[in-house]
Amino acid sequence: MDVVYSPSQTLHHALELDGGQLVLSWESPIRAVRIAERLADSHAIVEPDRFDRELAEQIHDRDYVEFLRTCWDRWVAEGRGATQAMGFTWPATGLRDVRPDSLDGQLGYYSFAADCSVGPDTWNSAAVSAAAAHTAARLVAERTERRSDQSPAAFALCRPPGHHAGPRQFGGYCYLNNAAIAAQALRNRGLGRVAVLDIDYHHGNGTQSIFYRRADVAFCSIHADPLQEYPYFAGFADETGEDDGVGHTLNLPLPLGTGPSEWMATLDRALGWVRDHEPEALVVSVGVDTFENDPISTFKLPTAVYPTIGTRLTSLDLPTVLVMEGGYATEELADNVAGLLQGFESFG
Ligand code: SP5
Ligand code: ZN
Repeated sequence: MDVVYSPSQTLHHALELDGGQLVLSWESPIRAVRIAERLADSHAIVEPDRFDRELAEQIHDRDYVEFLRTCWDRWVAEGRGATQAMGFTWPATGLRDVRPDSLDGQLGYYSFAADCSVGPDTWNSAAVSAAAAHTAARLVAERTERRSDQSPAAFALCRPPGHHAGPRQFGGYCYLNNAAIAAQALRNRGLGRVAVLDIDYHHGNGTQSIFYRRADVAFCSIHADPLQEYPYFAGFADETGEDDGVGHTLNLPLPLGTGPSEWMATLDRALGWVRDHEPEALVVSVGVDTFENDPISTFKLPTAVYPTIGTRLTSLDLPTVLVMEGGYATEELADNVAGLLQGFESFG
């Protein structure tokens, strides 16, 4: 399958508040560099098309996209360019959901966590990352139209990741929701129903909230129990959708420390649920922070299980856009991603 990626996605490197200290983010440029290097041996690397702002605005609020685009320049204009822009006051429960005029106020209004910042290259990298997801969706849709025998697939090597980004909030290292943009692009190209399967260690709260009231895009996530793990305030089993979206969301939270046999059994449940929705295309939010040596996660999946996961995904036999999300064990990251793709491709 084609891999969609541009080196300009490595320019951004955020700061994050971790254990009370502001440090360079775990979501580092080296992640994409290593994965791209590794995949270049076995795959064609395709340059993303230009960023499609109209498509992004089908997923995110227009004022949010404009905020992301201009945030850094406003920060610099305030004389604060020596560090990166971050929120520190949020409209939490009991406070008013108003949009302040001040940049500091808007940083809180447009984010939900202190684990990522906006720097000089954030907008560019995030826009190209979203464009990579869009391009992968375009390739898959085009190949579906002139489909021969096998279901087409493409891998968007997205960085920064996207699944925590909501309609108007960044957080969790995510700014634009790449997987949601891919799903919307597939819908726009005439695929009737789309399913998003999120296998990142963390709940895909952004993707869930984007599609929560829609019946045309189903969302299923396997992740660490939010009572114990980030993002804490979403991802519980009783969240099943609202309005038109009732029954189109499924959350499968698992205990901290979950190992491969329980995780794989849960994947089978997720795949069964997706199949029952009879989608015409699949988007997979591919996080490999489920890996046993991931520095910020607790699941215990060994490298050897990722090819099995890839193969299992092909049992749906759907046109598939694979979208990179998390995974922070920089040494083993490329092996785990390449293993999953190889398992996916070795099917049939
Ligand atoms: C895309 C994705 O995987 N985002 C995850 C965002 C998680 N951010 C909070 C991380 C807190 C990490 N604390 C780690 C302490 C280990 N020393
Ligand atoms: Zn994650």
